[in-house]
Amino acid sequence: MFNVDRRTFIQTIAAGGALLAAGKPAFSAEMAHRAASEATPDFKPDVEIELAAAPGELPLLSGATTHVWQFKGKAVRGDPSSFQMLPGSALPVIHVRNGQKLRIHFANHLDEDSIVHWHGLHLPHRMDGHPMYAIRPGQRFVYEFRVDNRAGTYWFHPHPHGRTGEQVYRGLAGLFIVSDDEEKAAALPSAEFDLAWVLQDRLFDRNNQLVYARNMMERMQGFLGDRVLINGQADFVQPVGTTAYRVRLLNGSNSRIYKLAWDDGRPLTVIGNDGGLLERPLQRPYVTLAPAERVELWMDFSDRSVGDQITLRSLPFNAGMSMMGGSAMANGSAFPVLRVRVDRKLAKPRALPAKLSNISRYRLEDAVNRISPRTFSPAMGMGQVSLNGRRFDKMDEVAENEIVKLNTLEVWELANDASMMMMAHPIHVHNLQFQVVQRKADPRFAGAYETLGAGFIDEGWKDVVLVMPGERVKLLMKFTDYTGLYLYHCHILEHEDMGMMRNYLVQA
Ligand SMILES: [Cu+2]
Repeated sequence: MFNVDRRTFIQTIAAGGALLAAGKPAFSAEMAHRAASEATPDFKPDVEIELAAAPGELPLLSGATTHVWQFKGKAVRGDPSSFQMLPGSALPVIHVRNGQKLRIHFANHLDEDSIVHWHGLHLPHRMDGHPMYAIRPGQRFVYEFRVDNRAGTYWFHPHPHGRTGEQVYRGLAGLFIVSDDEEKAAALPSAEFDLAWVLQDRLFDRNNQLVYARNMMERMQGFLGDRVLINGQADFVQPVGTTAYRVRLLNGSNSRIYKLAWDDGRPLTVIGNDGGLLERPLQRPYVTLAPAERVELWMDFSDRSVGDQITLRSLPFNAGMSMMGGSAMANGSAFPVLRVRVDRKLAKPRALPAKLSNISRYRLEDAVNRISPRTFSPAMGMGQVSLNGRRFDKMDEVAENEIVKLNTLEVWELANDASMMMMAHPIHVHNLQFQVVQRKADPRFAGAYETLGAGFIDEGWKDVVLVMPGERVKLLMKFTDYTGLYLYHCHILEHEDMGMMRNYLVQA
């Protein structure tokens, strides 16, 4: 192994593609560890956080406590409220402003490798939590970056290759909330009127212990629980007053899709999604929320009475799957998600703003490859998964059609029509927020599409998009600021762990 200093190492990573072409290893795990185990003296953070992943015990159900893995931490510099737990929950929330400089000391107290990915953030390659940086038990990884995302509901979770699904499932996830001046100008409900709900399904055994993917079928279809936890809590009830709330929802489930609607048939008012606020509010009869997607809702309870209870449900849908496992609550089953209880009278809220934010639309005709979109096909069959016929099995492998140029706008077409086994895949692209410009449904799966399609929130900025069976979805995305390797993958975490994930390389 050759010896490199930190700077050379970073350049090496940035030039990963060139080295690959020369047939040399672009890095080694040892180099990655050494490069990231210490803080940089000349980086002056506004906020500094200590974050650890560790085993723990939680009273999730009545009776025995549940063994979990948890993120724990605290802000050691800057505003102490930069790191908090969701009320009554073991899920953390990092709150920062756009432009702030962050240093996060991540310590791995698990007895297996881990690394943290900041989902939705635009970061240098080395800060993105690529699995090549997974650290061993007892080791630390220091993240240093400037927040460069518009206000929105992002999140963080482990990303070690092959182990992401289980680590998230056992409890490792948190919200990463960014605020900015544009959001402030929208004057949305804040503080106690700004709520967050993290939706995750779990399966428990008779001793209240978590059960995870026991066989190939449970991995192929994506692992499903039969019990929905909100903010890590069973039978979650949200107390509210008779006023308006901003509610941020994250689907933190490994593979469950939710079709969210109120039980009294009132429409949902959507104000934001993955990459922050929409330009203006939208009304939908229901909202489809695939794994890793976020949606922000405006919920006005001002015409309700104290004592009212309203249930948010997941409605039945046809998941369009060509195979079904034996899970107790399949994707597409109907179930209650949570209950809202009106428990106090409050002053009438301010009105929902007509304009929320500014979004400049990319134009298809400006894409450098508008004539021939890059096509990516997720596929499954014979106990295997793939993307364009390839799997993630080498940390730095990148194919010819996975190399893009810095500062270009591209159109990518996700084509879910080349698989032996059909199912919907939520595809996530690291490093950027994209725009969804076109969906082409497949008439063979019209039934599935019609039961979910009206709930897609394709407006605004996205980093995950659900691609239905047979469907082709076109995205516009721009690669700015950073060169290096980034991932794109299915966010059904079992698919990701099986290798439905690939690198793409941004080259200068
Ligand atoms: Cu998938």
